[in-house]
Amino acid sequence: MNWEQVWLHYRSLKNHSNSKYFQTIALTHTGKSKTFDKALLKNIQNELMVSAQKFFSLEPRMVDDKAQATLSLTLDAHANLPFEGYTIQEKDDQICLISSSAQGLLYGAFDLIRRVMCEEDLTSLTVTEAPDKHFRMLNHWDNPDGSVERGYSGNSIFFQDGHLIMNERTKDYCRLLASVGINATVINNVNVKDEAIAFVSEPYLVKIKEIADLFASYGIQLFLSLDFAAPMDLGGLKTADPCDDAVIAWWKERMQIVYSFIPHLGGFLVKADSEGRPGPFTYQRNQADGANVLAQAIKPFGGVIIWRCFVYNSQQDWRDTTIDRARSAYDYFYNLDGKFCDNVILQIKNGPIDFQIREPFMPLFGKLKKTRYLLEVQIAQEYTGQQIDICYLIPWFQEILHMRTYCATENDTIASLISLAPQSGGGEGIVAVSNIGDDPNWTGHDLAAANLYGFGRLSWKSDISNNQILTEWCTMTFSSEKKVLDTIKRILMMSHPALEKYSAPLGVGFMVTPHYHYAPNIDGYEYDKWGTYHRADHMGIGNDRTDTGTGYASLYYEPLARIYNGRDTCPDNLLLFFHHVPYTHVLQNGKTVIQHIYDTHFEGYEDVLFMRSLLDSLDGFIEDLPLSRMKERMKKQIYNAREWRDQINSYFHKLSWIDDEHQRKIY
Ligand code: GCV
Repeated sequence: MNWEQVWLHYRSLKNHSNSKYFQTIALTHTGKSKTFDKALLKNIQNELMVSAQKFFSLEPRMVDDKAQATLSLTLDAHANLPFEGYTIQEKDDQICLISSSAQGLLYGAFDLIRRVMCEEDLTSLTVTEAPDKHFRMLNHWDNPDGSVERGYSGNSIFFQDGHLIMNERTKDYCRLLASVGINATVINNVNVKDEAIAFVSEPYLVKIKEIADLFASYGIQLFLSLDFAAPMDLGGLKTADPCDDAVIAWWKERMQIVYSFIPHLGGFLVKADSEGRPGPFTYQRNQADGANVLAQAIKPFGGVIIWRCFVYNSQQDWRDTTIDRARSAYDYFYNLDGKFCDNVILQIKNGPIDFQIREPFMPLFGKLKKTRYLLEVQIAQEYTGQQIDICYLIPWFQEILHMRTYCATENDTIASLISLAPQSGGGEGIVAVSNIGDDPNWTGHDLAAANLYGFGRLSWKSDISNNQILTEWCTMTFSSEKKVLDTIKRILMMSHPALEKYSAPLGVGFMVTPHYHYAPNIDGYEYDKWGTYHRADHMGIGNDRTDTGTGYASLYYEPLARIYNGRDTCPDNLLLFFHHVPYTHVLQNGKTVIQHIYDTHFEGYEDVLFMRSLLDSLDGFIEDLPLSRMKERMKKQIYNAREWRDQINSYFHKLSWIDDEHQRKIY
């Protein structure tokens, strides 16, 4: 095996008092039997067996009949448990696991394993858990040739040279996902090209079905990315116009074929009319026309169409300050609320631009009342250090989830809008762009695995504490030793603020090397067509998105519209996203913009040096291999942070002619 087990690395706990609970484990569920139940149960039992063997050198007796399982629990009490929910109880030295579905048992089994690994005393344990979101999904941007768009941890684990791969690692992928509650995945890139265009045709569907079946045996529903122009690219039609009869008929027939192979396929993810992708705009149709033709074709089979709101034409003239890429998703989708078929789910990026280190939330959240949607975040660190620099993203995601939209007087946070609780909008769950590849440690940087783990745990429950996530992940991955936990937690918790300090300031975004998106290039996109500008001159910097500018700030509900429109009320960390201000403008923190830029860039670099010293202090406390990998990357991070510090400080010093109050070295 040339890959590692990361947080499912089961170590020996031989003399631990919990071993007595692993003599017999009773498990049962109250749900109607489903196609993959048998396979699920086999995998659950196997996971418990293997882990018990590794932890305690034991072979537990598995009791899976209802009579035994109810020794300590009454089934009636659990009949109302939500699908995927479960209860674990210890009584009379026996662990009993009950759920309303086989899938719930899977999550319960991994919960039990997690508690054992974290050395929690199982005596008298009673815990009932259920996810708060329906869809908990990963998106892979993997191409058939094995490359991964924005992949920073090797090649694809799903594709190689135009072929699909299914092996032991595919199974371990399922185990990792299931262990944190992820229940859906898209394995191919939203930019559908090459062989992927033909994934909806026979030769590929055979292999895809095998993978889909394996995923289903771990409670994971497979989705595929779809080429909107497939009627032309694959079907040989002259058009892909969603209102054309031949196109409508082509999609119907295609979906019939697809579902005859894979009846349990979740559906398709579509990126249309964006960054060169085909879409309904080519035919003067709107986004609902585009999504609905697919939705109607897939409806008889119970599938859904996940339609991305990342729609913009990427052809902006930098001279034109009236056009604002940040507005595009809102402008294209807000007026279509209620126009989508009921099996269309919109997928909305957390912010209006593109996964920057800091952005306001997308104003569509809370505005769509009659449309289903998902929140999309990115754990692939495209703009946040590319898994070379450490950037633990979970606190940022928690911040996003807890942002109030003000669409109602209560329960109006993004977390509540995308949760299963009754609500005014139509939220359905959360999606992350994956950060894994075929590197032995899956995520390139060993610490980047905390983002995958944390995303899964957060997708299960928005209000899980960050401390719990980190304690679980560090303990399972490295060790429960206090020194290790404290040090790794400290590094991770410093990492997002540090990167925010040393990269583009005050929410202005980008300033990265074009195309690669790593390392500074302040003017890299300034005169380009992608709509991502800082608009700095010798007097000031920032984008005017207020009512005197593009009007974007007023797309939010009050009081946010007023807060963002006001130069003195806008939060400092978003100031340059919303306002163009002089360098001498005084922030709410009491500093001028220019002094803040200097201070944060000096500090950010110092923070990274401190993170290095923390990493060095782990010598002898964790295994050499991961530590040496981390140290290698840390060297690059230090180099990168130094470049950012000096290039930003020097650029703005030259432009503003304002000296640093502390006379530090600016080149
Ligand atoms: C898959 C950004 C990335 C692209 C990505 C796109 C998207 O623009 O740079 O690589 O394409 O987002 O989310 O579709």
